[in-house]
Amino acid sequence: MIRILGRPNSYNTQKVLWLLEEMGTKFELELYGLEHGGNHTPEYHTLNPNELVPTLIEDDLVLWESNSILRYLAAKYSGGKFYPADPRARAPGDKWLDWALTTLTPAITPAFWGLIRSKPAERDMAKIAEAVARSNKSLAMLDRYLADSTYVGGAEFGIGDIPVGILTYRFFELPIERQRLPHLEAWYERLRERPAYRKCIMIGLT
Ligand SMILES: N[C@@H](CCC(=O)N[C@@H](CS)C(=O)NCC(=O)O)C(=O)O
Repeated sequence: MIRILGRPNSYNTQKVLWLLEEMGTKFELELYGLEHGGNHTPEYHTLNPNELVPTLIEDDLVLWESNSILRYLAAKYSGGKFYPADPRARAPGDKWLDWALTTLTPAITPAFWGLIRSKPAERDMAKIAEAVARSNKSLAMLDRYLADSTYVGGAEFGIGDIPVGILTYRFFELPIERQRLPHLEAWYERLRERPAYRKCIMIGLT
């Protein structure tokens, strides 16, 4: 049985929950992190020395880093559907997985933390404004790419859509100024039709 240690309102845990739901793969979620705690104990540290969520446990495999978990699970359980075996077919989606880590996550996270997880008196409005500007700029880049691509990896949905898909939900749910991004909005509408996205991602921001 696959065990996921994490929490349903965590971006990095959501990546894994969304993929497992898409594949219909059975798993057990054990609540760890923030309001649930449990990730700073010696036992958890042994599993994941970052003391962050998510952690996957399957038999003798213990895996952390959510994008690596996505690659592992999709390669093992999706039969090539969400992570093609052919390197040429796989590369575009991989690129957006890494771009989410290096570019979009650091762009939007200060806005999310400032507006959702901080008390109004503690908000650094200059930092939030900078994050909003960086998010708009980054997503404009994705918007231009999506003018010629139905999903980020090509014609079919794949794991490359998952991190950027979650951050795009946050972008549209946050009370911020957004520019018009028609191709991104069309792709976002396609994601919103997916039952697994509705169940795991469209749950509000906390
Ligand atoms: N690079 C790691 C980052 C993991 C991470 O930052 N997780 C956050 C939640 S999204 C966390 O554990 N925060 C502390 C907590 O929940 O207690 C990954 O992708 O798995």
